[in-house]
Amino acid sequence: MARQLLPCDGAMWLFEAFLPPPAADRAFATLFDELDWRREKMRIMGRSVAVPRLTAWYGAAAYRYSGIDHPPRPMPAVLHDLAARAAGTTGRSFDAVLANLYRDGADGMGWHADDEKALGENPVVAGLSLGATRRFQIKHKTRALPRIDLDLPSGSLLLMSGPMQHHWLHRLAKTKRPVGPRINLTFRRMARA
Ligand SMILES: O=C(O)CCC(=O)C(=O)O
Ligand SMILES: [Mn+2]
Repeated sequence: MARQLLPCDGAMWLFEAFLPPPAADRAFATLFDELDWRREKMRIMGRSVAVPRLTAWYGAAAYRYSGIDHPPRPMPAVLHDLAARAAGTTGRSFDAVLANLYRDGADGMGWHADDEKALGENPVVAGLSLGATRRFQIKHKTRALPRIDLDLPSGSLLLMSGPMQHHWLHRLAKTKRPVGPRINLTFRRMARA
């Protein structure tokens, strides 16, 4: 059963046992070996900086994200199957995925919202966590609400929907604790022109 975790301004649903451990382990190994992982560069205040993670983009349309251009690329079977399973569980449909590989605790993703125009007015984004458990944090942009900290276990699926991306920021925190690699697949749906 899924739990809804936001007090207001959008919805975030956690499906803790989306993939059972053997299926999650198999998916991690296949994705680690088969995806076209790249170290992207991002422009921050005029400087080019390598992002602290590896990424791979698959989808029928091109996607521009943090100043990085991702050309269209069809999903391989493993991503196609997981996207279909995420759609079955959430009742939403997905046609693109941004894969992130956090090699260790020094890799992470800073505060942001998935609010690119290409994702439509109210983006629907589902994140599948595989491998090491890492801390995902959510804070409201303008209201003094408590920050939400979630340790996302392997096989869990987190669905963000409604107006959430207008009101909340999220990040994947770095950690000094020794941690193994984690893959996160963020399934998305590109808005039609
Ligand atoms: O790794 C995560 O759980 C978050 C990834 C994320 O927020 C993104 O790809 O936009
Ligand atoms: Mn995000």
